Amino acid sequence: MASPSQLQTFPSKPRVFILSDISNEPDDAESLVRYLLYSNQFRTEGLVACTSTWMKNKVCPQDMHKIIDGYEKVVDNLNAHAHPNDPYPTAQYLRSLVKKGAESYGMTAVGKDIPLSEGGELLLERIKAPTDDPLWILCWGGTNVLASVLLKIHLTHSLADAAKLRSKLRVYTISDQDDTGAWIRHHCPDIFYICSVHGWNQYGMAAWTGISGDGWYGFDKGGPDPTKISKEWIKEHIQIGPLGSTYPDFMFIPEGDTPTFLYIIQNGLGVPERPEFGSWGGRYIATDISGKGVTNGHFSDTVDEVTGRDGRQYKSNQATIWRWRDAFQNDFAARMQWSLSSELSKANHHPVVDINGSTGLEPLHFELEAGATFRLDASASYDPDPNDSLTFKWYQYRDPSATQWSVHHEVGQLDIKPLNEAGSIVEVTLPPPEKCCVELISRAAVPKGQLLHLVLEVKDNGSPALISYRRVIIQTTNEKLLGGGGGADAIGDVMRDVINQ
Ligand SMILES: [Ca+2]
Ligand SMILES: [Ca+2]
Repeated sequence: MASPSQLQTFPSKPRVFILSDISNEPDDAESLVRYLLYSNQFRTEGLVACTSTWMKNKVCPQDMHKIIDGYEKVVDNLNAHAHPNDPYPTAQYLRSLVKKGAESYGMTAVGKDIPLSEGGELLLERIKAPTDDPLWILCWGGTNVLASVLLKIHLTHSLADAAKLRSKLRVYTISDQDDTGAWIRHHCPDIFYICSVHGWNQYGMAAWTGISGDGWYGFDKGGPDPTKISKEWIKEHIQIGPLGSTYPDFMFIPEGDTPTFLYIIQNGLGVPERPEFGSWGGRYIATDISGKGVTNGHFSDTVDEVTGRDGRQYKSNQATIWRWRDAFQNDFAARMQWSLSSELSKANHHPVVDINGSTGLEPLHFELEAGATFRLDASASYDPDPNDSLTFKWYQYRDPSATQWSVHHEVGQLDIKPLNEAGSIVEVTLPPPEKCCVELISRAAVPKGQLLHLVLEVKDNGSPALISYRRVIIQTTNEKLLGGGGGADAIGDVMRDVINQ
């Protein structure tokens, strides 16, 4: 008999503040439905209805309330499927967070004599809360609520205090949907700010469309599998029960805003402070690495190379999201099942991953010499559902280790050998120093080489099947500076070698 205390627990919960142009079209409402199914692993601190270029002069908090009404009818069921340490928030609490942003477009709501909206006041209060925990501001529409608060902070604090407050912000915004995004990046370049930047309205170029936009925007044809984003699949698996029935039919693409919180989902895969590591919410890299680029500043699109459903290789920014689609859609469907029943045995629950005795969700870190062999043992992993069996898939996620476009030429390869039939125990051999601990051009040996990423997926056989992850990050080292040579300090050196031959 399964017990809720065997379910995955979330000891730390990111603070989340959502700005949504809900009701400009159906997709924000859809994203909010999905978000609420994950709300026990976050501390939600604001739900603000805002404008965007698509809805310039009104905001629709009433639609957030309608969805929360649906949630209220299922929250007891959801709690039956959550670890007792991680209950879902009450509907009453969520209602208290719903506020209006400015009912005007973009920069017309930002100015030193323009008072903050009630949503802006709440955001300012949350930014100034006496905690050093970052605040994740997820922007599903325009960003003028955030811009107005940043201006207010600038006008009312010393430069040092304002910078300190900005350092707590972690923004993920779905492209620019008004004129304040560019203003924020220009005036506050120090903010951690994930955003696909491209020509106005050219969303087919944005990473986030990998959630479901391949049909509509026409990218990566033949790569992503559209089955689980079809109207039929959504009707059968999502639009069910009191919460699911608040999920509207999509007009353009379903849930364009959802990658913002898939990015911080606690499933063992992503490392939110490191956008270049990749997660269900996509992979992004610092636009400018000349300063402190890896810890703050603007992060924009990069690519993953992924095998599509037709067996061909696809290399695109959207692939950094659609590669995980089957898993995140199953995850959504399983959680919607939780909303239907208070019996644990009536729905599927996630495997709990244990590697070498560690059951946390954060990555495991190793620092090892190039060529070394080590062992990873996940055999103590378990599934809380008594009849489920587990399969183990270990693979190297090579794209985050690359500095160049050609991942295969640059990134050393881990050799992963299963040691038992289940595949739960593996022996991993690092590449030799010449493959992971030499400079790219000069080929000089370096003491600290590539950062390699190994991912373990543990999948159950429940319905729908669920996956839990664990990331293993290996810093390669090369104490004796082996493996160098064959390059040049300057290209001229190589030319002379050729001439002398
Ligand atoms: Ca939106
Ligand atoms: Ca299970």
